[in-house]
Amino acid sequence: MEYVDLRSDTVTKPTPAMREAMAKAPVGDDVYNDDPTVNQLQELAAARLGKQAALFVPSGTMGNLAGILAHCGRGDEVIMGQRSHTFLHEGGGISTLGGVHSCQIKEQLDGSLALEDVEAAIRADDEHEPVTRLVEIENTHNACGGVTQPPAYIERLADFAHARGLIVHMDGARLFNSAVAQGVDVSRLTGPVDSVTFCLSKGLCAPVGSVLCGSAEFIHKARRIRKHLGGGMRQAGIIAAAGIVALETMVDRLADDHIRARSLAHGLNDIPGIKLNPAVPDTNMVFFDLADSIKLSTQQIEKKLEEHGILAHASGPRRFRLVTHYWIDDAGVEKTIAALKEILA
Ligand code: TLP
Repeated sequence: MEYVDLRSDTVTKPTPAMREAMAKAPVGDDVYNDDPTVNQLQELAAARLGKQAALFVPSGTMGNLAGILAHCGRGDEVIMGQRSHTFLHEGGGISTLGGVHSCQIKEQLDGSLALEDVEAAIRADDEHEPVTRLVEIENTHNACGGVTQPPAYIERLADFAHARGLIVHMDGARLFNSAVAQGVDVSRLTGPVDSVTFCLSKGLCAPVGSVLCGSAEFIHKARRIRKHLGGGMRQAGIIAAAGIVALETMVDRLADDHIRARSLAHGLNDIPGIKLNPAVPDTNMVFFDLADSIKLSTQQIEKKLEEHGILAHASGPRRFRLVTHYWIDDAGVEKTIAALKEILA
């Protein structure tokens, strides 16, 4: 059976155009800097984001990890949101592998970090304390609802951090969703920050890969760290080729995923027991909580959805996240609304 797979946009398979580009890609040994397709992708990504240089990495997790370890040393501290992906879902890699401490602050409802909270988290110059080195922001912010972070906030946050000698890294796993949803050029979101990771393998549909972008000096350091992490890939042009197709042809169509997420939310809103939160999705993620009147557990609902040919993931004890993407069409959206109506009746 072809499932309507709403668990994540990470489940997207490559498009036929990507498979063709992958088959034909000229390749070389990227550890020698010899892979023309990887080099092309890196140049394209850096230019799109308005940065000096870029580095192709196997995953968003490695992009954030190599980025943070290139900026920070052992005993340094990173200020980040308490629902940030780096804090919640990256295995604590910055501390496990880099000895970097994290200081988590509560995000505002819109996923932003309040400047007063950042200010209060900055450590004093005191031998008892770690050294505050970096602030990380997430755009779109996944756990806060796939919410976009606007250019004005990013500028304010970056100016504030830079004035205090801090570096700013952006986890832009879904950076292009953010830019498309806000109708702004992606460079307006990335211009103010020092480094950014974005993913090719989510809504952009490439099978593997993320790109870390920043200054030439920073990327030089990050490249060494990527090697330490075992991320020095050889004929990686095979996968980078899909990334080029992703950047060149799959960005503008993210708007379709956002429209479908809104239709899905709209349909679900009429089902008793479903409480959308946020009420209207900013991008491609629909989050909802279950009212107490619903006696089924999230596991039971997941199972019943699967029987209807729909894959969905609970993102909390009474909370679901449904993610739209290239392989979800209008019929999939309708099928999901009808199934949940029946299951929760
Ligand atoms: N997120 C995954 C899960 O790990 C939760 C998903 O299905 O959304 N930053 C953000 C904001 C992410 O959402 C993710 C993946 C990553 C980084 C990590 O990317 P990968 O999976 O490529 O390491």
